[in-house]
Amino acid sequence: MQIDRRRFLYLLGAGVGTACVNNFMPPARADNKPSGPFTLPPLPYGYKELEPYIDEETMRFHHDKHHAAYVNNLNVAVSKYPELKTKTVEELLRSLDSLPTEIQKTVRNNGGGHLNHSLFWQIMKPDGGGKPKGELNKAITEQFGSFEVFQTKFNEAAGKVFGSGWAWLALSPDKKLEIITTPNQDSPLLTGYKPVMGNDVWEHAYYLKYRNQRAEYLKQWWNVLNWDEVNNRYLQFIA
Ligand code: MN3
Repeated sequence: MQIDRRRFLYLLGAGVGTACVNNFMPPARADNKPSGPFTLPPLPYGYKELEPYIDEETMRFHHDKHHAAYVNNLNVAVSKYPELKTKTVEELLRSLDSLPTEIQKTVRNNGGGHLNHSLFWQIMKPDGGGKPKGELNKAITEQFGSFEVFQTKFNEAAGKVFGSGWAWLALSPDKKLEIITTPNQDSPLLTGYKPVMGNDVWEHAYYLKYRNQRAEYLKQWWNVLNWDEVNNRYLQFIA
C-alpha cells in the first residue's frame, strides 16, 4: 500500500512535470527570430536623456522596434549561409555584389539599417552640441570655410532628401570631407565613402515630436551631437 502510494505520487509528479514542460517551454522559433550573429547594441544613454531635442517615445520605438527589426531581418537573411555569419556588417555591405542574389536587397536595406543606426546612437549624447574639435574642426573649416557654413549646407542637404534617407558628413575615397545623402538605408560604404557622422531623416526619427517639421528637427539635432565621438571616427578614417 505504502509502495503503491509512493509510486502513485511519483507518477503523478512525473506527469505534472511533463505537463509543465509542455505548457511553459517557449515555443519553437515560429516567430522567425534567430538570435545572431548580429545583435542590437544597447543605447549608450537612457531613452529620455536626449530630451528635449529627441523625445523618449521616439527613442524607444526607434531603437527597440526599428533598429531591432533591421538586426532581425539581417540575421534571417544570413541564416541560410553559414559562411556569411562570420562577416562583419561592413564586410557584407562592401561586398554586396558577391553575396547570393536572393539576399542582396535584404542585406543592403537591413545591413545598412543596422550599421547606420549603430553609428547614429554613438554620435549623439546628452548635453552634446557645441562645435567640432581638433583635427575635424580644422578639416571642416578648410573644406567648407567655417563650421556655420558646413552646418547650413548639411541641413540643406538633409532637408532635400526626398522621402526616407540619410544626410552624411563622409570621407570620400580620396579622403576629402563631403556632405552626401543616401536614400533608404543605403550606407555610404556602398559607394566607397566612410561615414564620419550622419543624421536620420526618416520620419520615424522625428515625426512623433516634430510632425512634418523636418527643418525644425534638423536645427535642434545639433544640440545632441557628440563631437568627441565624431572627431574620433574622423581620426580613425584618416589614420
Ligand atoms: Mn531610423
